[in-house]
Amino acid sequence: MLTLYFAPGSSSMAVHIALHEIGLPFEARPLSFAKGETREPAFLAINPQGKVPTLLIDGRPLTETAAILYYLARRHPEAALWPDDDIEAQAQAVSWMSYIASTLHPARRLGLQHALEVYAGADQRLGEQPWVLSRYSIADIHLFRLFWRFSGSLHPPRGDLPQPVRPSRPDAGAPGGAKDPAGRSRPRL
Ligand SMILES: N[C@@H](CCC(=O)N[C@@H](CS)C(=O)NCC(=O)O)C(=O)O
Repeated sequence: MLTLYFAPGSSSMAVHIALHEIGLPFEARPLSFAKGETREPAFLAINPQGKVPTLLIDGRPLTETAAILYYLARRHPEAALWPDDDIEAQAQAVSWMSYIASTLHPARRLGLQHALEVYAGADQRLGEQPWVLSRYSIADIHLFRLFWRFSGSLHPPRGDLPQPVRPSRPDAGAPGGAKDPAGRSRPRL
């Protein structure tokens, strides 16, 4: 039994996407930052850091987006969200998700100019690849959520948008855009 504590648009969105991509049933527990619900004793008893996402696996809490995505992908290999047979690709996925959590995630709070520089670095690292690895994975889900939030909350001028958030990017999830072997395309922004 899975229970997801989430707040719309926050880091928990990546886990929410993965649960839907895999097609897993889960109990959804929305929390409101505005109402201070992540600071309420009942939630702090589950996650003392008061952060979302928090996933309960049969009542046991798992925190950190990267760890939850990893758990879901490994638990459900049929969804092909993890490069099971390639240790170097696995290391690249860990590298990206560490970078996303430690560098991209905090950048948004430090203002538009700083965020633009940091996100441009991520864009450069991605290069012209449609996916973080050679095919779609949980690292793409993690990265998508950050670029989506960056675009929607800081409203960078259109000309300054890093590549992955430019709607005109030919592989940005449009029908006929880049697809993985299972036919999934990069999400449209
Ligand atoms: N490193 C954590 C960050 C989680 C995090 O900071 N979540 C934010 C929302 S994006 C949160 O719950 N903030 C609530 C608070 O700080 O009160 C992860 O990747 O899951």
